[in-house]
Amino acid sequence: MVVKYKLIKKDNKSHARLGILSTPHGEIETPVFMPVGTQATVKAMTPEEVREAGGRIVLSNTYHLYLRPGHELIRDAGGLHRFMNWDGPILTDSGGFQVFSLGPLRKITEDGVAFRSHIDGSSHFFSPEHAMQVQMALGSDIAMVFDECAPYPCSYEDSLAAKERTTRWALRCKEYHSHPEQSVFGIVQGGMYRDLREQSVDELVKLDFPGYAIGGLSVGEPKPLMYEVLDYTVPLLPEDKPRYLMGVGSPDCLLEGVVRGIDMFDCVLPTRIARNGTVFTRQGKLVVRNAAYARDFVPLEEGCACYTCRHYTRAYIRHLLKSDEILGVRLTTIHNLHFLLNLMEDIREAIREDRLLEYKDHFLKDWQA
Ligand code: PRF
Ligand code: ZN
Repeated sequence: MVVKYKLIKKDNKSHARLGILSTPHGEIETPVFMPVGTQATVKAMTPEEVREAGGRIVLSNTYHLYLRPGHELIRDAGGLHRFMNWDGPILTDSGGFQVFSLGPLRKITEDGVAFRSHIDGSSHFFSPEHAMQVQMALGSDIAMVFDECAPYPCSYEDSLAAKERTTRWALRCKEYHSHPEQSVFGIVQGGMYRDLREQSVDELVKLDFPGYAIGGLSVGEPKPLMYEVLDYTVPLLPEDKPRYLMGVGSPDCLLEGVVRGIDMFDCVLPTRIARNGTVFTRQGKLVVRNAAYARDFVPLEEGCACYTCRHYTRAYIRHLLKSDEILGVRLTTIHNLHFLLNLMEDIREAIREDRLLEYKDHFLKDWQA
């Protein structure tokens, strides 16, 4: 069985949709946020904690698991789900983005990418076929094609070349892939150029993937530019397939993505900022590490239903963080994941009740205050 998307409801006043994504490891409601478990763990969280915070599908990284502990080891452990004790759906990114982010440590040719390990400097080669082979060994529910993500800013010529290569590599991924219980999603590229995005969608839709990601955004461009690219790109994608905006996860971008028709998101943001002592609140981010909270005996966020806020104060969490106690980052991570996953639940409810745009205005007013 492969993934299937069922469109449940379209919003009247925006491009937002409610849907259900069925995977071999269960059904999830969309729009959905996927917590990131780069190294087969959502950092500092047990799977039970991820689930209690509201997580239903996690993302992991082909590049990292290939280097360490190795995809064959994970295959021999019974696959990634068993290896990490997560029995819900898993999406794996192809390694394309990670390898391209290595800068001088890599060399790109039509065949693939030669790169040096960020761990020990050893030499490796990744091709579309290899990215599929690794993801098949991992046994994720959704595998991503091996793409070329252009940087920002990027000339028209270079964006065109990356877009064309991404299409050729997508075909190679599709032809090589053979795993009856795994689905492969295509990735739209094309930089910040409307005609290139249109061509990318056209070319990938012809290959008929069961879902489409929008890559090459949130790479340093201003947010209004990202929204503009989404405005003209998302409506070109088939309505009966899920749309995934890669690497996006700030609360305002999630809302702006949903109203433009995005169904899936992932981002390291909630877990990463938690580890340096920053937490989300409805009034924006709060640096609980700051001295201002030393004697603040209230929860991270009043009224928050997460485990952290039900039991601990800002003053205590600040103390843990300042003392480098492991529990500190565990508590901030739980809260931040809960905050974003709860936001997605609110968004789904607002779509269901025909009040998404009102909810968005209300949320953004508080968030930007
Ligand atoms: N391609 C892949 N993974 C990604 C991206 C991409 O363009 C991005 C861009 N924000 C994040 N993760 N394969
Ligand atoms: Zn909380």
